[in-house]
Amino acid sequence: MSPSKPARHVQTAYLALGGNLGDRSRLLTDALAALARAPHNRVTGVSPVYETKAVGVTDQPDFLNLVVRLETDLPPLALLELCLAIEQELGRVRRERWGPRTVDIDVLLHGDLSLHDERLTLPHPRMKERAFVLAPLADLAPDLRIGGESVRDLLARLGSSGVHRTDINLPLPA
Ligand code: GSY
Repeated sequence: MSPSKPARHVQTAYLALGGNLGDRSRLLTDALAALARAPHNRVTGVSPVYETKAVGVTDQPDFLNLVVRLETDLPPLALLELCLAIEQELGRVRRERWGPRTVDIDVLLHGDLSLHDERLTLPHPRMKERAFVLAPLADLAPDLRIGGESVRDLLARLGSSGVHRTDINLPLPA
């Protein structure tokens, strides 16, 4: 390896995907395929799909949400760029900050990294308050600890109001 290129390490990252416009299930499938196609990533887990009441601006259609586990050697900001590029490709238009969207991809965790960058904060700053994130994450990684507490315990404390596990299980993309 050239000395000018720092070694990249494979990390386990978790992403939250959600959308409430258009063909929600198809858009999640397309987002998964795009993540799997991208170099430096391997999708190793996909949670069941949840139908969830909108959080933030509540007067909008219900979302479909899921969480993905990736093995990635992309650094966090490169992973963020990839997520934004896939959102664009799938037609996301940012109309209002908390408003409806075709597909939203949030980086939740990147290994055990704690990061405070103007573009990205890790762990995701609001993930512990969102059942639409914790419920699918608990399906993939109940014992994962965030700030010293397991995802299972965080979800038990928060409760699962407004989130409903569907029988949609999207396959791991090839
Ligand atoms: O932060 C992701 C976009 N988003 C969602 C979402 O994905 N699911 C639900 N249920 N509510 C949301 N509000 C926002 S903003």
